[in-house]
Amino acid sequence: MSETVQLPDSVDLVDEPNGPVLRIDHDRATGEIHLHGAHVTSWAPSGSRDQLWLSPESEFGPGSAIRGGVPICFPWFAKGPGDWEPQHGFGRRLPWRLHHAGEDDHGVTIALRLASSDVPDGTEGRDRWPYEFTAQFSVTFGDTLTLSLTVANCSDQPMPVGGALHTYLAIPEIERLSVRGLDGVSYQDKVAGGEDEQDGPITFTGETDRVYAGSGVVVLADGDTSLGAVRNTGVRHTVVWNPWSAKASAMPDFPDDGWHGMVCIEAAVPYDAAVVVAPGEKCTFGQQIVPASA
Ligand code: TA6
Repeated sequence: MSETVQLPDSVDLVDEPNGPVLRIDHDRATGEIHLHGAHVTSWAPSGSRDQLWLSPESEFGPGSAIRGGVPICFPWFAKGPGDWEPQHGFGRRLPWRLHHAGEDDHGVTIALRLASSDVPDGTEGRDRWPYEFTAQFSVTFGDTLTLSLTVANCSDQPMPVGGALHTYLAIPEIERLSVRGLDGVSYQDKVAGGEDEQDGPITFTGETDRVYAGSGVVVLADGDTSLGAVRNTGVRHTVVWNPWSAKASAMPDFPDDGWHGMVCIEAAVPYDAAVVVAPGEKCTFGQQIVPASA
């Protein structure tokens, strides 16, 4: 499961139903990451609330995806080219290996790895994407949360890489939320269908599921109160999602009223815009979450 990695004083490894979990307790932040799916489920900068939303009804069983936190969609986003299962790829459904854990005055950095040899024969979706690869996910828990997924092509053919850092942010109330930074950017509207262009800040009056053809920094506000910012790097698309009431009620691992307190802001690589990684090369995409208090 993991090479023998020395844990710093601010990191504990505990066993949970879906496997080992690293608990971080540092002067600058607390946090939690499951080896299952390399899934960050908590991050609270010192003196602040947890910035991530995690469903209290999430499953934590082997093979299932955790609802909330930062699901890693890999090696494809959504259904890949259109009909691939499982949704959002197999990376979030498998145990990753602990590769590194370190701390300094600024926080704690954890690195987890998933390689071809870690993907069991028969894993759903593996036959769709049979490449030899090594994925490394690094996360720094500090005043900000910095996430980075690097995928190396260890095969002898070009390797298309899609995916997303599908981050669930905890917010006071979706009906008061505004998201600035994508004004004028075109987007695929997965609710209404078709394409549109963002006019001013994004506000929410119903189910919202949009793939924006732009990335960079977005700023969130609850009415006139800043909630902080999200910076997406190494990607050309930003996904914004809130399921609203009907979709929330239809998800067994999502509280019926949970949609009020969350929004997903995702650093995304849709499969039709996949990064084609040459043999021996790698690609990296990332996200940094900056709370209002930073
Ligand atoms: O990123 C938005 C989205 O693609 C939505 O369409 C919705 O399916 C969401 O992901 C959650 O997907 P999941 O497979 O985690 O239920």
